[in-house]
This record gives sequence, C-alpha cells and structure tokens, in this order.
Amino acid sequence: MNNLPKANLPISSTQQKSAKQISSEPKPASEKKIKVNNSPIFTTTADVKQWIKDQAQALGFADCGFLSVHHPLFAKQIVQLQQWLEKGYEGQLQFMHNNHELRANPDQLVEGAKTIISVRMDYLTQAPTPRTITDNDYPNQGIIARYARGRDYHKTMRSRLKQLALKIEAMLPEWQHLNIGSEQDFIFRPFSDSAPIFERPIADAAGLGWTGKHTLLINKQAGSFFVLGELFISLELPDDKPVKKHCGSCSACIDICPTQAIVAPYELNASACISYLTIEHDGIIDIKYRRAIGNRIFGCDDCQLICPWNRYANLTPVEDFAPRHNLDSSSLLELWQWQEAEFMKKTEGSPLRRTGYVNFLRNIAIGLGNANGNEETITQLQSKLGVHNEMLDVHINWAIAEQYEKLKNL
Ligand code: B12
Ligand code: SF4
Ligand code: SF4
Repeated sequence: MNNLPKANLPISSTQQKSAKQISSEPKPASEKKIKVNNSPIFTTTADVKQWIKDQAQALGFADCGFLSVHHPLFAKQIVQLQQWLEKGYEGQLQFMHNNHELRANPDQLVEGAKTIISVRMDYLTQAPTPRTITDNDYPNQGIIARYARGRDYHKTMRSRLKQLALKIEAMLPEWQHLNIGSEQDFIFRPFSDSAPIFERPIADAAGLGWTGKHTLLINKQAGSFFVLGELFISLELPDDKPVKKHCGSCSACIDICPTQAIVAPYELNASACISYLTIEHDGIIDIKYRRAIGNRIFGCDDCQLICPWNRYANLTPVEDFAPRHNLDSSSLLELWQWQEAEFMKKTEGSPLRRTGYVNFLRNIAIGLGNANGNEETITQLQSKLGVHNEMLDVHINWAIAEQYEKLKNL
C-alpha cells in the first residue's frame, strides 16, 4: 500500500463549495470542453475517467477500464477456479491453490482501495501473418513467445502504473467537488501478474475486450497480443460495462492447439499447454507432448496467431518489448550453445529467467529433436550428455533418437 504525500495543497472548503456550484450549473456541450489555464474542467466522473484514460494512453497503455473492488464477479470466479482445480488442470501451478480469500475479496489486498483501473499494453514489435502459424516453417529456429523477447513486462507495467498513480494524485485537488474520495489520503498499488488477482476476468468486466475460447482476452480493434495490469486506487469511480463476445461459431484456436490443451471452449488444461510445459513445468516433460511442442522453446502463440481477430493486432509503442539478443531469430543450435553464465547475463530483466538454465536447455533439446535431421545436431546434443542432470539427459537421448530416425529416412 502506498500513501504518498500530496503533490498539491488541498483546496479549501469554500473553494470546494464554489467548485460544486459550478459543476451543478448546466452547461452547453460546446462549453464543457473549454480549458481554463490549460487545466480541463471536470464536470462529471466521466470526465475524470476520460482524463485518466488519456494519461494511461500517453504512458504507453493501449486502453484502460474501471471496476469496483466489490464487483460480484470475484465470487463467481472463485467457484470456476475451484472447479478448474478439481479437474487437475493446474499441473505444478501450486500458487493457484493459494490466497482464494484475497482473490474473492480484492478490497482486502489493498486496504482502502475502491476502484481497480484495469490496463492493457500491446507487445507486438512485428505484425505476424494473419491466421497463419509461420513459426513451423523454420524448424531449426527456437521460437520464443512474442511477449517474452524483450524486457520483462511485469517491471514495465508496474513502473508505468506507478507513474499513472502519481499523475492522478497530482490532480486530486481538482476533483474534490465530485465526491469520489479525492479529499482523503490517496492510496494506490500497481500489479501485473504479481498477486492473486483475476486479471483477465477483471479486464473483461471492465470492457477491455471479451474472453475468447482460448481463455485470453480479445479486443475487437486490437486482437489479443497484449498484457494486463491493474492499478488499485482509493477513488470511487463508476464501473465500465463489458463488451459483447465475438467468437461466434469459430473454433480455430481449439483446432490448432498442438497439444489439445483447450479441452472445451473457454476451458484450458494448463498442464497440457505448451506455455505451461516450457515455462512453468519443472522436470521431465511427458513424451506424449514432445513432438507437438515442435520448436517452441519458451511459451506458445499458436492459439493467438490463428485467431482471426489478430489481423487487427497493433504494434507496441513501448520500446521495452524490442527483442534482445536476436531472440526473435536465433537458431536452436545457437541457443543450445549458451553457457550458464551467458544465459544469466542475457536473460537479466527478461521473462526467460523464469524457466532457469537447465529447463531452458531441456526445451531446446526437445526443439532439436524436432529439427531437421542433421549430423551436426546429433554431435551438439551429445556434447551436453552427462553434463547437467539426468532430467536433461532424458530429453537429450530422446532428441538424439528422433534425429537418427530422421537421418535413417532421408
Ligand atoms: C496461470 C496463468 C497461465 C497458465 C494457465 C492459463 C489459463 N488460461 O488459465 C499458463 C501457464 C498455461 C498460461 C499461459 C499463457 N498465458 Co497466462 N496467466 C496465468 C495467470 C497467472 C492466471 C490465470 C488464471 O487465473 N487461470 C485459472 C483459470 C481457472 O482461469 P481462466 O483462464 O480465467 O479460465 C476460466 C474462465 O475462462 C472461465 N470462463 C470464462 N468465460 C467462460 C464462458 C463459458 C461459457 C465457460 C464454460 C467458462 C468461462 O472458465 C474457465 C475455467 O474455469 C494470469 C495472470 C493473472 N494473475 O490473472 C496470466 C495471463 C492470463 N496469461 C497471459 C498470457 C499472455 C499467457 C500466454 C499467451 C503466454 C504465452 N504466449 O505463452 C499463454 C496463453 C495460454 C492460453 N491459451 O491461455 C496474460 C493474458 C493476456 C490476455 N490477452 O488475455 C495474463 C493475464 C498475464 C498478464 N498479466 O497479462 N498462463
Ligand atoms: S498457448 Fe499453445 S499450447 Fe497453449 S492453448 Fe494456446 S495453442 Fe495450445
Ligand atoms: S480463434 Fe476463434 S474461437 Fe478462438 S478466440 Fe479467436 S475468434 Fe474466438
């Protein structure tokens, strides 16, 4: 919880009164937007929300929406989460079992918070070919999910959300006539994938898009290649409305998923998802998934790449997402040769750190097993046999066997 000193002095009660009087006088629409001393007039809470939205966009967020911390969706989501856990879809994601009380009551997460500002940030740095998965055309290349090729988005999101909070705080004296709690101490806290929060359902309810059958949020004007974050604030602002769903009869994401992880519309078996297997899962990856994983060595974008709405996906204005160390075009063999020190250096401040060096090698070994048959690949795979641990050796031996099989059939 943050409780920073106010940037501006609070206005006096007489000033508040006159502000209230001004705001209650009906104005012609043309007059409403006139700026006095470069400061916009705030007649309604809608003006405040629009101002916050403009600031969010200036900070690189594509959009934002507003939702009460007491919204009924939280209780409903807890029930769905429990049903999901009962089916064992979480694999090793132990954190999904924890803090259900906080998930159900986000007001307890940040004491004094009244409203959640849900934000989304686009992350594509290159437009993918619509409705096609070209990643498969380069079997010797290591495919890293598009969100993970640059700086870790968690850091970018949280630091920009904090900047947004400070901008809001500086405006509080201008909003005291609106009765939204701006005369009290301002409390805020930024999050992005960093706490037990239903981020996607919040963004859905706050109108940032609809939940697609692949379980990700999609926006009609911007597709789904964006990450989400939240700014909890103590101001009381009215909820935004959800938008209509537009999946219709499409099932392209379900049909394309290499591991059939989308078991039904809106239902993901995380433990079968390549994103889970290559990022979150520690240890041996079940042999039944290895061929399907192909050359995806960190995360997976297939269900998004095939989605027709991503023809409207926007490129990011945020430089942090620019690929580092050629992570958008490196061959599997190049990455296989990274030593641990190089991995640690090159993944500083990057999401790739999460998987750890040996699991990263495990993923590349699977990729090499799926790459084109090549003697050099076998030699390179053999060079790491017996070097790290038995778990890695299992995948190296599998990859070597796959390579021999391909060479035999050449
Ligand atoms: C755990 C997690 C994962 C897991 C599980 C994903 C999942 N869908 O549950 C794994 C590791 C597999 C994963 C993968 C990815 N993730 Co992830 N992940 C999360 C995390 C931390 C929690 C999600 C969660 O609560 N899952 C639990 C289940 C129960 O929730 P659920 O998906 O909402 O599913 C229920 C609802 O869809 C509900 N439902 C809703 N509507 C309807 C309608 C009907 C009719 C029905 C029946 C049900 C239903 O029913 C489902 C089952 O109960 C969030 C961050 C956060 N704190 O929220 C990021 C998050 C969801 N992930 C994100 C991203 C970007 C990804 C990847 C694209 C990364 C990548 N490229 O590899 C993939 C995409 C895989 C996919 N198809 O979802 C983004 C999504 C952004 C977006 N546009 O929506 C988030 C929000 C992180 C962020 N801050 O931006 N992720
Ligand atoms: S991210 Fe990949 S493996 Fe996971 S559901 Fe989407 S297509 Fe399937
Ligand atoms: S591919 Fe089709 S079904 Fe899947 S999320 Fe996109 S529109 Fe919805």
